[in-house]
Amino acid sequence: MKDATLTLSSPISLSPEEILQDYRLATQSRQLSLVGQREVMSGKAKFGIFGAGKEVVQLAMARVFQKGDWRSGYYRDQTFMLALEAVTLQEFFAQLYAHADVQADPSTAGRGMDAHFGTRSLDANGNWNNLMQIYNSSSDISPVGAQLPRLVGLAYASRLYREVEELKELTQFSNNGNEVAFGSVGNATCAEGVFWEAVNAIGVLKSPAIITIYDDGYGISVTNEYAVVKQNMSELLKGFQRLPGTRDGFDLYTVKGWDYPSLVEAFQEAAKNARRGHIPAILHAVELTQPQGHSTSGSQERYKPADCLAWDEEFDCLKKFREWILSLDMAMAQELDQIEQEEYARVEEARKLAWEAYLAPILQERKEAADLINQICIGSSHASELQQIQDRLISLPAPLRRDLSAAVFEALITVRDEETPGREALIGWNQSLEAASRERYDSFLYSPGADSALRVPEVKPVYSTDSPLMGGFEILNVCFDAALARDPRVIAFGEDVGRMGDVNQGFRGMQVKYGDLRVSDTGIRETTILGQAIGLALRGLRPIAEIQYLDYLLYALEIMSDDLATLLWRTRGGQKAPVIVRTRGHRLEGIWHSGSLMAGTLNLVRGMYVLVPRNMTQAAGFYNTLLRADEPAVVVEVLNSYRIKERLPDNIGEFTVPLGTPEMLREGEDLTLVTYGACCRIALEAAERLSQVGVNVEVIDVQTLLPFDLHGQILESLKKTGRILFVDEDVPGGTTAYMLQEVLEKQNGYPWLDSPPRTLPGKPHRPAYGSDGDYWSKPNIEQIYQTAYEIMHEANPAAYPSFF
Ligand SMILES: Cc1ncc(C[n+]2csc(CCOP(=O)(O)OP(=O)(O)O)c2C)c(N)n1
Repeated sequence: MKDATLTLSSPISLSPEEILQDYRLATQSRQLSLVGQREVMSGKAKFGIFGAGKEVVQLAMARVFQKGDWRSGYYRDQTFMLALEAVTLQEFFAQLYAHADVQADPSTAGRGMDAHFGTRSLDANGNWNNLMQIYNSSSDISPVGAQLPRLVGLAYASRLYREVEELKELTQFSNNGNEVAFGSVGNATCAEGVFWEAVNAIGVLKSPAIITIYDDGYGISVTNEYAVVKQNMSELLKGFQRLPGTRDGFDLYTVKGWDYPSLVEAFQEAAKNARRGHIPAILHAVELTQPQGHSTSGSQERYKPADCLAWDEEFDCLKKFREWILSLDMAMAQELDQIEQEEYARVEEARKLAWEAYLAPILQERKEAADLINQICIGSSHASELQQIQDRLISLPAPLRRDLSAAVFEALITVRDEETPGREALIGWNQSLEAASRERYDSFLYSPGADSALRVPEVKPVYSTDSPLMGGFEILNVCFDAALARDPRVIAFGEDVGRMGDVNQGFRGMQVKYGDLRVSDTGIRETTILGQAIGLALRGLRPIAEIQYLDYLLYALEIMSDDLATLLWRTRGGQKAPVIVRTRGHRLEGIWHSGSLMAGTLNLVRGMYVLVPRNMTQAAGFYNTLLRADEPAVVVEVLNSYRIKERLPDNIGEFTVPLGTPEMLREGEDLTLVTYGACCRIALEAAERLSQVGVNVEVIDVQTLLPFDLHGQILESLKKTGRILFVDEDVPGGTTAYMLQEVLEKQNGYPWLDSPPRTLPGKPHRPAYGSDGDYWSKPNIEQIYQTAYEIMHEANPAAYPSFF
């Protein structure tokens, strides 16, 4: 272990002005924490989490951070962000107040919690900014440790930009891969599996990341004794240490978090090696403190012993920084006092401006609402009740918009039996508030812009007499070949994807053709495969990340759900990560190779598209669509279709399958059967047999679960048949229930029903092994036949007598 601990009097390469500037920033950030905490305690903000005690280490880190570099950190990083002017004091307060305006809080537009930072990679139209002109910060999320998977990709992108010749021209994303990705993480979070998986992946990928561990010995109230073997991360990390002269492993630094010159020196060396040689580093900042406790949710006096609190005071990094400056006669005590006073005033001024900017539009809206309520008082028989509603609203010192909404709602209920002109105006005003609130909180779940996958024009597959028949995997193979040839930003990786071309050979031969950086193997690490993809996509690349089986998507689902799916929304269009997650599922054999956990998935990844092609031609069309757009999606290929022969479209690289457009596989007038994926073939077979007893089933493949049937094609079918059956392999109440709700509630299919709607999902247990296990665990031809027949029997027992 390299011990970079130096004495406080060690020389430093920064000028006195730079050092005093850092002292100024440190005090500013501390004042921000204190004033912010006060705002929460006084009720003006709901919750506060701050970076007090971590100021000095972050200033040292900021000193080596360059434009084009990336941060992937967590909620303690305010000093770092302030130092780079990647967030302003006023923006910090705006976020604390949940000011839902992207101008006020460019990180999250009021959607994220306080201290959740992120810079804007996209302009107002959704186009990429020049990321080389920005101090980039990926958008923070609250699950601790979840910042590390994406750090893998943010760092690895530098390798790709340096080593893949065709990417060199993308100069708005990289300058020859010189960018470093900086991660930050708390000591207690190092007990998360994701920490170790990410560290290992970064090491294996030899990527320029610098991870800083802020170690204050606690995770809320839990000490390192309960979190870390030997209570010492530096000890544990020793196995990752790079040997001199090699490129394997990390450079490790253990530095006291209050020792400014040592921190500066350590970061300078780490950054130099990472930038030039793509050598990753871990800096373990020890002896840190947390003077305000974990957050505004509780006081640390409850769990920190008195001697620990006393130590915290003594070793506060600001105190030590000040002592060091004074010991070098770099400034007089009075000068430092003055800096502190000036920064307090600056913070106060920013707080005031942020609060006024937050409140002013709401007060204006309150005035409008109150005036309108006043108007309907005139001539109303409910004038006194209305007056009370208005008085209550006016008396609120700092109203929220929900107070306005509730008051207007109450007023409208009160005058529901009166027709006055004022009432219409109030209804109109309320509708505007609802529309504005939708824009404030619901927009940007999916891209509203030109890069939306829903805007990709449909190009039908073209077949000629020469179109060859080939195995499904070969169709995909030709499709991926075309994609890799067309666009150097397409990067494919996953377990067995490189040398073998994936377990079903969709990428067979591609590594040889395009090189082992464009098509590569990974370790078995689903979470960081996803993170790798997110980081690459944040830096302008087009990853196709493979999760070998749908059953193992669960390992990646947290990152898909918390990070990828929320990204565009939580930044209100400020960042995007057009990741394609490729996986395969539904029917095969065995409990963990034939899952179809579609409802679990689709309900956790709103913000992504979920595509379930029934064969490989449809899958290829979806890949072509997605690669012409810039949105994240998961594509679930059908496991048992790779060897089934399909005809290769002549335009395999160009044809597209539109999202949200079901396909009618078979026409019929008695019953609409809605399904997807592997069930399509079984449903068609059942429909064929049913036709022999006079039941004509219309079979519809929904093709995409998110989005679902955008143009109401299923409703049109239901209007024709009056009966509907939803079939899939998911659990009862899973995706069949979702589809039923979509058709009956959203498409308003209910009035068209002549028979009770039915669902036929798999069993609630996992699919048992063996063909019989499968037969009785998933819907089979006989069950589909029977369920459809039961519907017909209930409608017309004479024509369809019971036979079972
Ligand atoms: C995955 C996850 N588990 C639990 C929490 C609740 N939580 C928030 S912060 C925290 C402690 C983190 O401690 P540490 O990593 O040392 O960072 P610190 O806050 O001390 O800087 C916990 C348990 C969370 N946000 N995410």
